[in-house]
Amino acid sequence: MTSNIRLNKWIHEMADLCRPDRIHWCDGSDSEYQSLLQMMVSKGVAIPLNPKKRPGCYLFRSHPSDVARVENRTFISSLRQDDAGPTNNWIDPQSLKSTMTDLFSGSMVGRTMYVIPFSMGPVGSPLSKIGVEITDSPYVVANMRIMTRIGKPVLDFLGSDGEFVPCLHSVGYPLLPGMVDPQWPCAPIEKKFISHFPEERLIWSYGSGYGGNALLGKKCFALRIASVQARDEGWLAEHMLILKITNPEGKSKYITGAFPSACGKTNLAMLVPTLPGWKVETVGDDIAWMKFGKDGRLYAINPEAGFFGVAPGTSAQSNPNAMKCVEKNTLFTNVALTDDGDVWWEGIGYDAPDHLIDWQGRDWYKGQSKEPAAHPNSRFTTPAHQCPSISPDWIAEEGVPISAILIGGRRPSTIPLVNESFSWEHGVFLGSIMGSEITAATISDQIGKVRRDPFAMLPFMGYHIGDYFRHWLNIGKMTTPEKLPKIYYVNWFRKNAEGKFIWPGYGENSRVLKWIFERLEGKAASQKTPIGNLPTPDSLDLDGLRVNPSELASILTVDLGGWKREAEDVRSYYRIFENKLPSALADQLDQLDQRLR
Ligand code: OXD
Ligand code: MN
Repeated sequence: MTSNIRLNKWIHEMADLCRPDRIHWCDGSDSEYQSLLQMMVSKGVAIPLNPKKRPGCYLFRSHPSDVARVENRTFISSLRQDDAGPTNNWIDPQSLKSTMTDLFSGSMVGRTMYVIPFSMGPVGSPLSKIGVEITDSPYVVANMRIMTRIGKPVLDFLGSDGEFVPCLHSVGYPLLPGMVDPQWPCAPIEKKFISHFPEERLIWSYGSGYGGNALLGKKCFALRIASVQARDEGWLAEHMLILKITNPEGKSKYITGAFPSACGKTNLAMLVPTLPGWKVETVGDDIAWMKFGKDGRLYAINPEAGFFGVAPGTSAQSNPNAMKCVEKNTLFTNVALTDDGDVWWEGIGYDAPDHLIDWQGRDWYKGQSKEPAAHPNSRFTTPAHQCPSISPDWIAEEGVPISAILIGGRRPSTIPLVNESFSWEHGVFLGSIMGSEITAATISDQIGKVRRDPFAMLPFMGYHIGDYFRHWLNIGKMTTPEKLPKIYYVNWFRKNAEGKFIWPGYGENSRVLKWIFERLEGKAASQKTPIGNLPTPDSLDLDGLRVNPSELASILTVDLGGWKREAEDVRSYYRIFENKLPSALADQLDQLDQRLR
């Protein structure tokens, strides 16, 4: 099916290992997609939704044990443990390969092995990269067709000697004679392995069929393996949205933003500004690959082709563009089903009907059932081109020039609404210390502490985070300072004494984007503080905004006591990097201490 010698050899070797009943090379056509869906419908794996309400949409239900990325079963199996660093799980690659070879041996018996050639980024773009995923899950094929560009055009571009990242995936449930195929085959947790071999640019994933564990183009390739490629090749592979913002005079800028999972990245990427005349368009909602253009500026592409968004909390109020996007041609996983063949989830913006079928296929009655009808990590997989706010530039082969980088997490205290870094180095320092406060929903004995998540990459780093900081600092030396994007630390999540959010967020975040836009233009004023440049009271457009003035003042000024505690906490956090902590960051921390005195 391909003239690529290395690819043919790898497919043969993996088929010999996994022993599928048949091999299917995906051409990426619509007819292939439709027949896969029909096959899954006939087996009861996919439920077609009411075509009058959601044309081209299907519902899937996963096994209750396989509902999210499994960070504790995710491994960076570099040759040296030191290269994986203190924040990744590591197993010696030889030993991990031997364990996994046993697992993969015969793992596809009774199943079809699908071969998915895929491109991360527009096929043929100098910023794109190619992968080939082998999987025994037709659900994965259907999702990969939405999330990436797959099939014949990719193979044609690969040619006989093109480079690709091999991505092997099995749900880990061979179908021996007489066995019945469950609705969502997967392996028990201790047999799940989401493994990365960075030196070989190789991914092996076993035992899970869900999201980032199985759609290997996303977190495994586009972040973990690509971060290693980016380090070696002088670019950045980041967990960032990309948006285009246009002012009332028609001038546009592109901004990326790194936020940990569940901080509203998709909502920000699809924001509808409340400020008259301003427009935000979407380039990407999760991943940005940024490389230097000939003019010395950083250009970004969204390597993906779809959105794999969290459904609960998505509503016409929080994200009208996403709601429009999922009206058709969308795959839903683990949301609730209404009696008239539509979907429902908590936070969809309207009441549940009296009766639903919940994400586990059980009857659910409003007012009686205690558990959520949709799983909190239930998802929609939907094509990017359907999004009403999609920018025509989202497929620009040369990428879009980036003027600003936002960073931020959920911080109920201390971190102001917006803070402009003094320099690239200072921005990297802020990126290295960002994170979210731990709440009751996560690790109970650490409530109130900050889980540092540098550049929102903690679960997605392919190498040592200390070396990653050094790489960011090096990127800053590869061009002249005025060509680098400016770095802004934002925080939409400050709370008042009653525990309520002070800043309204969503569309009102356009006020902060406007300030940033005008700072970049040299128009908006700022005041220099010990932590960075903050808006002056009248430089932020607050026209028509109803927020308690003293609470507003608290998120636009420096909390000196809070920042002193922050600096102390960062000092102890930095110890985990030992001799890998770049001295420039240690210096930044010392300088912050000085300025806070
Ligand atoms: C995601 C995540 O699914 O960050 O994008 O977890
Ligand atoms: Mn993400």
